[in-house]
Amino acid sequence: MSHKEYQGPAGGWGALKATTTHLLKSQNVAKNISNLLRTNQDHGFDCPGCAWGEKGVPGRFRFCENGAKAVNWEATTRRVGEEFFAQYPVSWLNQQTDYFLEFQGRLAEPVRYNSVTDHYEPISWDDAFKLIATKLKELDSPNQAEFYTSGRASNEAAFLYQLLARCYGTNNFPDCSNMCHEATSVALAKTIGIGKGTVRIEDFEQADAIFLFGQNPGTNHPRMLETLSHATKRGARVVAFNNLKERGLERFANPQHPVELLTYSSTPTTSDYFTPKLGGDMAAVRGMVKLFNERHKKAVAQGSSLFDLEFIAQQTQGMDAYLALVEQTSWEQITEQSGLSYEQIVRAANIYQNAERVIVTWAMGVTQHKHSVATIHELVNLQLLFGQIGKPGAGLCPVRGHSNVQGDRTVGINESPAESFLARFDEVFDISAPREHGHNVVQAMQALCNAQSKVFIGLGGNIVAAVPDTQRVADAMRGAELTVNIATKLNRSHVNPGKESIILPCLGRTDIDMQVAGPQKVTVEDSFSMVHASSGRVDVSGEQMRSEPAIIAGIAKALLGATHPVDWQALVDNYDRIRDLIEAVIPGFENFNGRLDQPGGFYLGNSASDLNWKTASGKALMCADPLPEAITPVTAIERSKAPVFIMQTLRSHDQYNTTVYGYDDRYRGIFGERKIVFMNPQDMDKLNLTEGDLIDVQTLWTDNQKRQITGFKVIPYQIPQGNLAAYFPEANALIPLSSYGDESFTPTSKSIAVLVRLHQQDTQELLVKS
Ligand SMILES: Nc1nc2c(c(=O)[nH]1)N[C@H]1C(S)=C(S)[C@@H](COP(=O)(O)OP(=O)(O)OC[C@H]3O[C@@H](n4cnc5c(=O)[nH]c(N)nc54)[C@H](O)[C@@H]3O)O[C@H]1N2
Ligand SMILES: Nc1nc2c(c(=O)[nH]1)N[C@H]1C(S)=C(S)[C@@H](COP(=O)(O)OP(=O)(O)OC[C@H]3O[C@@H](n4cnc5c(=O)[nH]c(N)nc54)[C@H](O)[C@@H]3O)O[C@H]1N2
Ligand SMILES: [Mo]
Repeated sequence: MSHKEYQGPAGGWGALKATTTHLLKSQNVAKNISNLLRTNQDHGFDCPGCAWGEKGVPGRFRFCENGAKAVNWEATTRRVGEEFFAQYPVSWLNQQTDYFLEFQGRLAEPVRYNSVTDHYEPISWDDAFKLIATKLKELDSPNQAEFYTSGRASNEAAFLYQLLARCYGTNNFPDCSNMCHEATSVALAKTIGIGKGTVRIEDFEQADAIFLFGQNPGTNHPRMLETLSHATKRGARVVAFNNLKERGLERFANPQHPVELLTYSSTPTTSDYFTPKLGGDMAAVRGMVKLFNERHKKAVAQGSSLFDLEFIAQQTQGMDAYLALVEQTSWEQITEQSGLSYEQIVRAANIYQNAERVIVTWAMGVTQHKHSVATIHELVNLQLLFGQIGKPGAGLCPVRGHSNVQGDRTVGINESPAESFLARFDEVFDISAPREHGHNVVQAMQALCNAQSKVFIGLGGNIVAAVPDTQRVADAMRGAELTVNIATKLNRSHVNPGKESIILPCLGRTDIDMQVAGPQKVTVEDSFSMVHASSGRVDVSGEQMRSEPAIIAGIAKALLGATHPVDWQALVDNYDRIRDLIEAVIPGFENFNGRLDQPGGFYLGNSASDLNWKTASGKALMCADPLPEAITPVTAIERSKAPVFIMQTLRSHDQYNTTVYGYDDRYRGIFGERKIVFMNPQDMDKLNLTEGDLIDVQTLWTDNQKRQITGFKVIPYQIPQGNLAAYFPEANALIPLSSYGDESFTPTSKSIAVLVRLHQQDTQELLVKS
């Protein structure tokens, strides 16, 4: 229960020690070590940790501390089955922590909720499938069912899942990426004609500067630290824009590099570090472009140019309108909103300008704001002005989260599918796929809250804990006619059951998936559009869990009947056949099965990096978006007499999204707790708070609903004044479901206007001002 500043570099001995602790906790040590040894190797195993890619170097032992945690957490020998559920009523389980629920072990058998006894009870696989089919058939319309996907699902599972839902008749595909990189997909599709990053891992070896926006790789993409420290070692500039001082972005010691460990030296991961205000990145980039524009005009007057005019003329449109808007944007607004000084923006701009090749990366610090799409447009504009797309060592790199979130989208998990995709679908399957666009996460949760939707099916994930307005969504789930969760571990969503509720235990990435044709591999796509195979190592034969494809096919057979044109069982018997269908429907997968034998997998290609712009005009588009008027909702400030803070929610080092592995956040110096709020020391002085004081935080929003978290400990931290940070999912209760990004519908998890008070025992007094 303490906070002390972490002195070591990221990675290093600390990471090795933590890896060992997690190995021991999982009670499956020998197997896990052999798993780790094969993690991310060619023809091997895709780490379920994150979507960072690897260069295929055969024989190299590659893993990271947090990948090790993910593998071990899944490969435990502990089981949650009939006895466990007989022992604990569901309402009791719902009072336990997220850590407690998942720590109990792997879900072992299908169970059905009995609302009379308040216990889950065993049900046979066939009866479970029949019950689901019956409930789905009872609905007035297939659009009353929500088919949620979490990004760990393989291409094969995701493809079958969307086939099932489309054959049934809906495009309701709420997806974890709606809460994650949706703004990226929207902004990139509009500007460069493809919703994916343009760089490959090799590009990082050639970049002269790498600009990182709103990302904490030390915790969330640890293998990226190695890439970054290689870059700084060879003299590239790595520039971080992060609301917090993150240790992993400052220094890194590679736990797989013996010399660095022995001498305890470490490489800087970044050469320059800026801490903008929450939501201030767009203004910061606007400032850089404003400087460049002034310099460019001077250069033109002298007969040269700063911008890449040839690239701009041949490849882009929209520059004039954009630069006119840049000129209109005042320095006052830029510095106020970014929280950076003019001098800092000059420094960042000079690094950019002096680099021949620049990569821009970003993650949740950019995508989870109201103006995220506009912010990404701004990043694209910056790169386009200098021709920094489509050449080696340069480009755009959204760093994805879940290990296959990008692949799931590629294979059809999309609530607003293109007509060309659906037409292909109809032709291949001899069906007629629904045309009406479906629900994203926010729309799906709203529909459940309003009882317009009645069935929720989750292919992985933990929707109740991952979305905003936790309690409201939990209540909505309880009101649903049926909730079905296909999962590996018990979580918050399972202990908020619908009137009928079923948990179906599935195999994970680490398990051997044995089918009629033998052990099966699955495929995933990483952040660099590389598709590769993965197969598990842990023998779970004799147990009741089934693979995700087998479970989806089980539901499909019960729902769609024996005469359906798709032979579901044949697909499950041999996943090569699922891949043949993916090849038939989705461009880029030619000779899918054949190409999986290539070391490191195969590249799906990226039209934008080939300077092929699949936009309406056939050119890359520079959008001219004004800066947001204010980051804090104006109504909130006007109503409040107390100081208004903007809060972000983020991940600790010991968690994977809603999965809490432990209570430490080593690099931020937090040990043994999660109910904390990071605050600037000067703000603490102003509010008369000292470290460790307990506070209550409440949301300011337009609907006057009470949203609060209570009894959180204040921790002084290097964060701009007026900003706060707390952990997800503990702080999700503060985020209104109706607060989401323009065009992206992504909950504003990095931007919530809040008030802070000393903790009051009598929480009744904490009413929202009206
Ligand atoms: N170990 C582990 N790995 C993971 C995950 C995990 O939970 N645990 N989750 C996976 C998933 S699904 C995802 S999406 C990724 C998430 O990876 P990240 O995006 O790194 O995740 P967050 O913890 O949300 O961190 C956001 C970072 O952005 C900064 N930030 C917040 N707001 C702003 C802002 O307005 N401007 C700037 N410049 N910075 C800001 C925060 O200080 C923080 O460092 O990681 C993936 N990998
Ligand atoms: N406040 C706030 N909220 C956020 C975020 C934030 O930064 N702040 N981040 C958002 C982001 S980026 C994301 S991606 C979402 C994540 O939302 P989700 O993807 O829904 O959540 P996870 O925590 O990744 O899901 C964990 C559960 O998945 C199940 N699981 C694990 N492995 C498997 C598997 O192989 N198969 C199956 N079927 N199930 C499996 C386990 O039962 C586990 O309990 O949360 C979002 N919510
Ligand atoms: Mo994510």
